[in-house]
Amino acid sequence: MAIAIALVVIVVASVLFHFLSPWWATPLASNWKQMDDTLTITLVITGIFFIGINLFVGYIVWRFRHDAPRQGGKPGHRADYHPENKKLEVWLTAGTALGVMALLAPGLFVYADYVRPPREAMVMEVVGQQWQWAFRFPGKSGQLGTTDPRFISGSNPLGLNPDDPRGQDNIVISGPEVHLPLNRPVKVLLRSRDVLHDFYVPPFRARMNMVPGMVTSFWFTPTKAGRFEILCAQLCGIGHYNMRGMVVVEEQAAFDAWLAKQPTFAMTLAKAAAPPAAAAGGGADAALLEKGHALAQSKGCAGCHSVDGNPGVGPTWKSLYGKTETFADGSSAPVDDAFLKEEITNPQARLVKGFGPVMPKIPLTDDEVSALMAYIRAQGSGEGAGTAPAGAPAGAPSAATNPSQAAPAASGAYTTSNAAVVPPSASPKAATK
Ligand code: HEC
Ligand SMILES: [Cu+2]
Repeated sequence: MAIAIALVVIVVASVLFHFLSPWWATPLASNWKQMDDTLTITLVITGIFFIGINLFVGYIVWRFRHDAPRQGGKPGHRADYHPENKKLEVWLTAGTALGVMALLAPGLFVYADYVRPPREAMVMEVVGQQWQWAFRFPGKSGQLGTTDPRFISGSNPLGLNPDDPRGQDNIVISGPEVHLPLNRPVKVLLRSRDVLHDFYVPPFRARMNMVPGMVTSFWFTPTKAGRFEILCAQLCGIGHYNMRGMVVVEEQAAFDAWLAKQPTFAMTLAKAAAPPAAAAGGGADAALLEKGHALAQSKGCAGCHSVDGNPGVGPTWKSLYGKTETFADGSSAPVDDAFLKEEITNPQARLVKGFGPVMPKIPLTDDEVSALMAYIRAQGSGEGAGTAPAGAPAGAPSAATNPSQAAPAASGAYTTSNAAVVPPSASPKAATK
């Protein structure tokens, strides 16, 4: 009896929760209402079965309980054994088959649409990497140049072929924010530089895996202006939760203005070829700082260490230098150059209080360690000293010198490259914060 009541309560509570719960999907901001419809169909079908089966089981448990009164007899119910029931089995098999078809078929139709972009769609390439996003648009020629992991370097993070004329006017966005015009279909091409990622913008109801070694694609039309968060929907490593970005949907004119401000690949290459000191006027310091910034990205430090004051997997680098750090064992030490060097080259030796022992030992040359230390120092000091020089150059020399370390994982295809990332915008966060 108690079990039968429990089953009924579970059904009623679930249905109430569904209708009263405050957790609803974000408002749709793309053309993919079909995705919502497909999910609704699935929910209704599974919901009907959930309610029907549980109430049925509840009824059976109650109706055939051991002490139920029997016709003319004493209590003491025993179930009869029916090894087979042809008619019932045919009904159940046919019903289940129909139900499964009704669950799957709408999805197949939507998927067929989803990967068949309209002819007039504009093209955007999205490249994922632990733990950041990059984007590329074709330039005036309307074509994307070819790419190859061999070409990946500090000034060419997406590996565009420098000899491909179609790539020269391509626009590479290395930051986490990309803009798109309102009400225009976009064909999205997806690549990954290391492991499985998944480009996912919930209000667009659109997502797709990014698989190393292949290009996947889908399309959508943004139908609402606004800022929409990009998430990575594949558990791609310890910095996964932090792999965020922003899509800004705006009127075509605003989009055009934004795009016109972004440097083309040819401009980035020219800048990289210029000597770094000349590029900034800031001299060697600025170059070192920029190298440190690039390394923090390419070596994956930025996935765990922020420079905005918010602790991530590891402590933030903002105002770290000069403060007194406390360790898990209760001891403490001032953060100076020796401290930083020790932490970076031998992370497991001491544990900063409040954090887990998860920082990997990342092989770095002495030069790289110095560059990273310069970058950390530039994030301000705990004593209020030390400001970053403004406007560090974009064209820092390629950073990674140990090829086997250039790519964090998986594909092995990048072993000949220097996988440093230098953003096209001239100033790293160090210069503005
Ligand atoms: C997987 C996450 C992760 C990555 C990647 C990572 N760190 Fe850390 N780091 C941590 C954690 C967690 C701590 C604190 C615990 C400890 O002391 O080991 C830490 C501590 C530090 C500290 C000491 C901070 C303090 O408050 O005293 C420095 C400096 C540092 N890391 C530099 C780096 C550099 C440079 C890189 C890239 C070459 C890097 N880390 C990559 C997780 C990471
Ligand atoms: Cu990811």
